[in-house]
Amino acid sequence: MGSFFSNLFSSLWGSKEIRILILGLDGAGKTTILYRLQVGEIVTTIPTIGFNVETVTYKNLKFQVWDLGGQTSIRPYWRCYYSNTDAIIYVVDSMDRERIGVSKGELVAMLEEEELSKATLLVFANKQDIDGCMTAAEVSNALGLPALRDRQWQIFKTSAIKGEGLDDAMEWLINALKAKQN
Ligand code: G3D
Ligand code: MG
Repeated sequence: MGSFFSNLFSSLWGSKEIRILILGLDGAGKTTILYRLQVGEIVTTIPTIGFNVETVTYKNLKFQVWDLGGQTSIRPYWRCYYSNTDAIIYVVDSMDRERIGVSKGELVAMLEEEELSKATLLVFANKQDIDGCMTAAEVSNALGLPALRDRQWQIFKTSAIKGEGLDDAMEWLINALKAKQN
């Protein structure tokens, strides 16, 4: 694991498993982010037809990634992965204005899941390196984040390709998770 992140996460090492889902539409940058975090070896499993789950485990920290959008028929299978989720990192392609509505719909559907009701939400307005992309404020409004109630959330602008914004975002998340542990 990159030393920056292992230092960050070190405050969370305890006996309890920390589970973080990284979600968003295909092409948003989730896999790139997972590699950027340099947590460890990424294991891809195909639990059932239709979706791949990428998993990285480091100590008691577990990240799981899959693509939302497309077939709603497989949605029930996702539930196997929800239990005890501490945080959702929701990744948006800030250049993809066409599908921001679809992305919102997927996010809203996830947040309605009972098992995710206590999960902290961290949104990445990704691909900020591309000229003309939506700002973080535009992404936030398009996703309806300001209307969220009873949810700890924050949005950060990121460029997974350049590795920008990820440190600040993860630092916020660790602090949010620590605060919840206490
Ligand atoms: P996903 O796992 O959410 O489906 P990926 O998305 O991580 O596979 O990324 C999809 C494409 O977007 C990749 O390009 C990747 O390099 C690119 N990408 C990811 N993050 C950024 C970013 O911050 N800025 C830019 N400009 N591109 C990004 P390819 O060409 O490999 O399909
Ligand atoms: Mg991917």
